[in-house]
Amino acid sequence: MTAINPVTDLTVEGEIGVLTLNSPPVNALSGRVRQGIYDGITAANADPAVKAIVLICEGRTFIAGADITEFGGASKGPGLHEVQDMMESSPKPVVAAIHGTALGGGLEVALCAHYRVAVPSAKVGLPEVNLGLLPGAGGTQRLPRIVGAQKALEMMTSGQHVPAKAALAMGLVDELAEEGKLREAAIAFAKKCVSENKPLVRVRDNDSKVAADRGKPEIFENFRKANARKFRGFMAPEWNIRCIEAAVNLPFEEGIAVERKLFMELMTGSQSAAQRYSFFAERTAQKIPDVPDTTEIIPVKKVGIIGAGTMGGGIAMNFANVGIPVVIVEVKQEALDRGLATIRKNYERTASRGGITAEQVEQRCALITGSLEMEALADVDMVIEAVFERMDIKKDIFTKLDVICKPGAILGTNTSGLNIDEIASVTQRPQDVIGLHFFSPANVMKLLEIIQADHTSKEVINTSMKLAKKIGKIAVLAGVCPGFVGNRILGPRQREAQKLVMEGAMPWDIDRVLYDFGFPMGPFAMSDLAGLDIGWVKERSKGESIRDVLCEMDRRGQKTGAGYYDYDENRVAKPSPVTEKIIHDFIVKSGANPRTIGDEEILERCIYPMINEGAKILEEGKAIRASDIDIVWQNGYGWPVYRGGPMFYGDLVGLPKVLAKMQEFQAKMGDAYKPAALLEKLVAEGKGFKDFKPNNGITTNTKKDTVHA
Ligand code: 3H9
Repeated sequence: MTAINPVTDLTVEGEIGVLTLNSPPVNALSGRVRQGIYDGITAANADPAVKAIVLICEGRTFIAGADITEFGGASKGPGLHEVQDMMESSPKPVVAAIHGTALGGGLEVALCAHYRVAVPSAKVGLPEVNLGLLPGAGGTQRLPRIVGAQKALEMMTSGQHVPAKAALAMGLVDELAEEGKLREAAIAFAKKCVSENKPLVRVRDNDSKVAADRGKPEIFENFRKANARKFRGFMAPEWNIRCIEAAVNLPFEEGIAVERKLFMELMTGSQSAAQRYSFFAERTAQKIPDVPDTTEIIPVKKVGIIGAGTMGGGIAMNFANVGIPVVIVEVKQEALDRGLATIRKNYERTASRGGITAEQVEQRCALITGSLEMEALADVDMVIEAVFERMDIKKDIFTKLDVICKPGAILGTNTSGLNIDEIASVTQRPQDVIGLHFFSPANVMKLLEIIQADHTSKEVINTSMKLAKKIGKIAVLAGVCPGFVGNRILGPRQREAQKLVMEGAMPWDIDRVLYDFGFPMGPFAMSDLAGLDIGWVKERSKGESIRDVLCEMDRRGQKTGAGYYDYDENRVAKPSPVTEKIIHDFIVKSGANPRTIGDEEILERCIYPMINEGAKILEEGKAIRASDIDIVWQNGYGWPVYRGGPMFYGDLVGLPKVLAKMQEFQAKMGDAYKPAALLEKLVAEGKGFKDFKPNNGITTNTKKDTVHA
């Protein structure tokens, strides 16, 4: 074995040179890896004993892409294009041996080998779009030459990871190896290349697939139309599409020039910066400074849920989906039956769309049982209470759980904002109590806000974080404060939306501005969707707010055909003259003069107080880092990924601007707009949230040793 460099080895086995990369964790194409491939192939080509070359990786995966951490910095070593040209023009056959994932630049390198062999568990794809990018190493020109424009459009705009078997059918892979025998299979394939004198296949030279798509612009137009909703606001999907158009219509080298130009446009823009930030933010959120990875994990083999409503049922499905049995406890048989029937219906709907098989529906339903007795929770390892948001009810439940549950069972509450310390105080085991705030619909929404209470043990935190990953959630740890991270930041936005209406902006103006910013919908459309009467009690309503009046008129949202908006029979919303009149009457009654409010002011009034609230959460130590807040808002509240999150966006517009606006709002409208001390401090120091040093864990009453910026 010859070390080419610290991450690359070349061994010669018979007549085959085996070039092995070993650059954990994912063999990303760092400068050293590029150099290693370049030098390794050069050495193999120079060795007369070598007749063919295998490129293979150690560790969990083949090359998972360019090294994202290097983006934006000075590039060291040979460029990726140089490495690829060298591989592709190698006079000896090069065979890429793929296990794990060949993604992005990884697949682009493999496409410059003359042949590809993969194990059945391997996956390949060009997921750059999810980083706000396009494949910038020839992938946009080579992929369509193998799979045609339509498939390339689908793969590159979704970033999907294609399983090896499908990749074989598409011609992306030439042969499947037996699982665990990749090295042998790739060497055997390389030997065959030599003995059969197989041609040196260069994907770039194969024009037949793209030629067939030439002169058919409808392929692209139809694709754009069909996906317009999904791509709204994002640049990268359209930039990928343009590259595939270039692959179809231009010679290879000209297509590559288009790819380079468009890649650089994305790379230097704020959308990709936000999406790359999000990639790392999501992973960083899993790291809790004062809860090391080595912390014990409590085995969770059975889960109990209290409440068979929408929330409880959705939560139960998450566990059944990964094979963990669940018992749901309800007070009334009817509610239990309804809850279990809804779960079945949800699974059947997924099956009817091909998401799972009929057999899986039965398996999962069989894992979820119901009971009317709290005693059914005696043997569970984790309970999640998902009943009404009333402290008295929650305390009553936790008092009973304390008696019924076995020692060491995790006692979780799905509260979206109540004081978990108070809930824990009724038990003799506050160390086992934790907040597990799922978002509705809980079987779909990715976010899980995990709330560390005053006495929650590290083992319970670590177990909850790891379990979240197992059930496919993105977990973020937060501290106890009203509304935790997500709802606490939602508060100022809702307040501003209501206030703006009383100053003269119409609900549809506010909704439009936030929709155009990238949210799936604005707050008023959201209220109409959810139902204006959530939490509204007819008997107590005194027509004191716009909502009261709307509800009293039976305008309770989409379900009644009218709310803030009027709806037609297809639920298409139209601005409502009725709502406008109600608003006008309220403004007159308040003695204010309505004014014209511009879109920019609406945006600043809705967004900047959210950023300010995020800063308060950080300075109080209720979130560990700014990026954790952004992950909450992206995954739980529809913050557009291409704008990073409220804290990233604050840095993007510049904290001095945010501070100046908050000061202006405070002077005009009072101390509800008082700038956070951390915002002032960062501005004074010329820093941003990106410079905020992570807190050493969540600050609780018992732990106040927070490290601040
Ligand atoms: C590209 O290729 C551009 C080219 O077209 C053009 C160039 C000119 N770089 O996700 P995990 C780290 S763009 C650097 O937890 P899993 C990750 O941060 C790239 N680091 O593991 C984490 O670090 P830590 C296109 C990377 O098993 C650790 O590896 N490729 C990269 O759940 C483990 O990651 C992609 O978009 C990277 N490329 O999933 C693929 N990738 O442990 C991105 C990962 O310190 N990667 N890390 O937190 C993935 O999708 C997943 O990581 C993968 C493994 C599926 C590979």
